Amino acid sequence: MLVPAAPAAAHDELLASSPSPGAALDSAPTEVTLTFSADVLTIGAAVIVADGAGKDWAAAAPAVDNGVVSVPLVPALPAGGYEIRWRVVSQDGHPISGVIPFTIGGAAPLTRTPVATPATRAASDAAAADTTPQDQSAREDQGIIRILLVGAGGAIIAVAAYAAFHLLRRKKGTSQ
Ligand SMILES: [Cu+2]
Repeated sequence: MLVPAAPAAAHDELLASSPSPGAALDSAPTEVTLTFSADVLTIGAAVIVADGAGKDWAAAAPAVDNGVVSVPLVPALPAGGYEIRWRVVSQDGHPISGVIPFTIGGAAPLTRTPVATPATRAASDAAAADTTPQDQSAREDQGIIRILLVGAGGAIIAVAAYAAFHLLRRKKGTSQ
């Protein structure tokens, strides 16, 4: 999206999948289904179910029905790590894509170059924050200034209260 002001809702998104991300299945699934927030376009839909060697185990082209994309699998996938690599065209015309890892028969998941996930994104944000110490110290300076101002305010109030107290005492004294 080049225009940041574009409505985010215009973009369809993946709501659920079978197998689900990171699923450890006991036996081979017979199909893969991807459920989207809206009816994605039939044109441009592509789903690959790849093993560690890159072999595709999808038995046919994906079918799109009411936002659900389904792909039959080759019967009896062997135990192993797999990735559902999908790409569809959102109703607004934007292609969206993702990778869903799963395993069969207690196999180890496929290892790959890390895909940005909320966890890794948070970690990289934290790393980015570490590389900008000026911002950090500027924030600390503001904090100190605020404390000093509050302290000064407190001191002014204390002086005023002290003065008022003495004024009151003096008035009381003169009235006696
Ligand atoms: Cu979009």
